[in-house]
Amino acid sequence: QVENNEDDSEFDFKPYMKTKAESINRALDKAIPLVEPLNIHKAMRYAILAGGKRVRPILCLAACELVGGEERSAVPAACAVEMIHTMSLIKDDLPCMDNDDLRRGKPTTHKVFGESVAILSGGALLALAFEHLTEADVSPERMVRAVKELAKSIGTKGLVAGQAMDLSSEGLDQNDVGLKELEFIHVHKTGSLLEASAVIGAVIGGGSEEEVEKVRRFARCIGLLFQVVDDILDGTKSSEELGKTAGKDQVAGKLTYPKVLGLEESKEFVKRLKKEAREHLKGFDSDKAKPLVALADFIANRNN
Ligand code: GRG
Repeated sequence: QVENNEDDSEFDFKPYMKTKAESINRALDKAIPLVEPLNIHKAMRYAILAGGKRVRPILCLAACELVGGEERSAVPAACAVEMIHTMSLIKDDLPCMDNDDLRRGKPTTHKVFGESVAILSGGALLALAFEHLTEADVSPERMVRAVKELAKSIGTKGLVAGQAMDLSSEGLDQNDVGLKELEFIHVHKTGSLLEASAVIGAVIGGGSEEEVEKVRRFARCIGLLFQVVDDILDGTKSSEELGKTAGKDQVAGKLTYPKVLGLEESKEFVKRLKKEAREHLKGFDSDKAKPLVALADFIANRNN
């Protein structure tokens, strides 16, 4: 059983993460061949093979294995969630959204390929994600659940809702945007796809209803954890670093957890979320839960 002890993780996460990321990268490379229309596929590959931590696909694979499934059955789903994530980054970076020049340390997709190709490649990644997901070898019933979960995480119950609220709160006085709005934005922009990634992994892995819901609650903590840490990191970046990487988000001084709660309270919040995340894994085989415990630690302690 998973203990709630901070120091019990003798699991070496770095090589685990490297191996999983390599297996996802190989699968993504195969899933998006350089065929006609060439410029669209080039842009899709440019955006998705540009690096990235692969947190969502790793979460998907680890959740599948947590409930006793085999990694290979969740690889198409893991690729699908990374395709959706990349699509959202391409769109988020567009001049009509965040207007970012850099992503994953490289010029953004629209900077390299132009806006129209960037928009089309984002749409193509969205469509391919669902096409590719259906290649997973699972029962039709589980596949329908996975498809529904993924779709829900993208539209007006997920990414789009978060982005819409984020855009409409832009330029507002900070006193008018409170913790509730901040949480809504994060739960939808960041949390929804992380949650879907884990839940889809558990569904494909053959998890019971109860197991899938535990995984969902774990992933919700991870989603919030991810964002609070992001805000702490943003707040501690030097102005030189910000100039190199920031879109108008940071420049406009958007609302963050440290601004609302203070830095110390935000760090306490990180600790509480990490603890709560681990509690949701109680009852699972402790060896199989180790990668997820370590993933929560990685998200809490990351520096980029
Ligand atoms: C157009 C249907 C449709 C959906 C997109 C633009 C948009 C709607 C939503 C924006 C979503 C967004 C960009 C959220 C930010 C998520 C986030 C925390 C990104 C950074 O994730 P990391 O750190 O990045 O995992 P890497 O590069 O490591 O993958």
